[in-house]
Amino acid sequence: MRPVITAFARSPDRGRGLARDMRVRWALEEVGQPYDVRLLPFEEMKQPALLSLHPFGQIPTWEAGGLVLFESGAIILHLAQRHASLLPEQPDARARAIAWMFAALNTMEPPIVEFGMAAILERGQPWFEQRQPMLEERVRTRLGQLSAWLGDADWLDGAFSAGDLLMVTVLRRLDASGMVGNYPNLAAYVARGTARPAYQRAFDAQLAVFQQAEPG
Ligand SMILES: N[C@@H](CCC(=O)N[C@@H](CS)C(=O)NCC(=O)O)C(=O)O
Repeated sequence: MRPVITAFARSPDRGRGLARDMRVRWALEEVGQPYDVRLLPFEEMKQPALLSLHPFGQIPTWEAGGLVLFESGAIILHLAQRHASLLPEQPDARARAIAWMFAALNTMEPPIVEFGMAAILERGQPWFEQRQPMLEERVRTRLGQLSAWLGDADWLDGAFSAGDLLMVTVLRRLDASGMVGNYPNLAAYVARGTARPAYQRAFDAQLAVFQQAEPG
């Protein structure tokens, strides 16, 4: 049974692989699970059909064998629990890898998203110039802590896991800012993740959707 995920019909990231279906596609590619994608135009995001799958009318969602899921982290955890290779077998190592999934989504992603969204939505507001350095500093603090933890290791805790997969996609949200480049080990970490063949296949698939929507 092929799972069906949802994705933007026309991604606002213009094919840069930042929309959150990218991380689910990457996880599916890592475990070798073929999948189908239902593309959603913006006009359909808050319509009953999507709201019956996702309470907030967002992408990605997951449907397979009667199970409907939302939240990219929950979808990837579900997948990782059913296939080898995204979570270690050993129970303590598995628990630590899951902790890194939460750390990516719960500790790293919020300040990164807030920094990015402010630059898009608040530019021109009277508080923008004052607030931006504070938001940037919060991101820098987290990057410094993550960099110190990673040191010269390849991955966050032993072998590549779903924790790394999520962390790399979260760090990629900073591409336009250049901030990750200030931490050579984190820049190398992201490069290591995005060089994985599974990542490349997922990226190409997401890019192809954008190119078909906006040829040339
Ligand atoms: N925490 C959710 C966030 C989902 C989310 O923000 N999705 C974005 C695309 S990356 C979306 O659907 N935005 C459109 C909207 O919120 O209306 C997850 O990780 O799945």
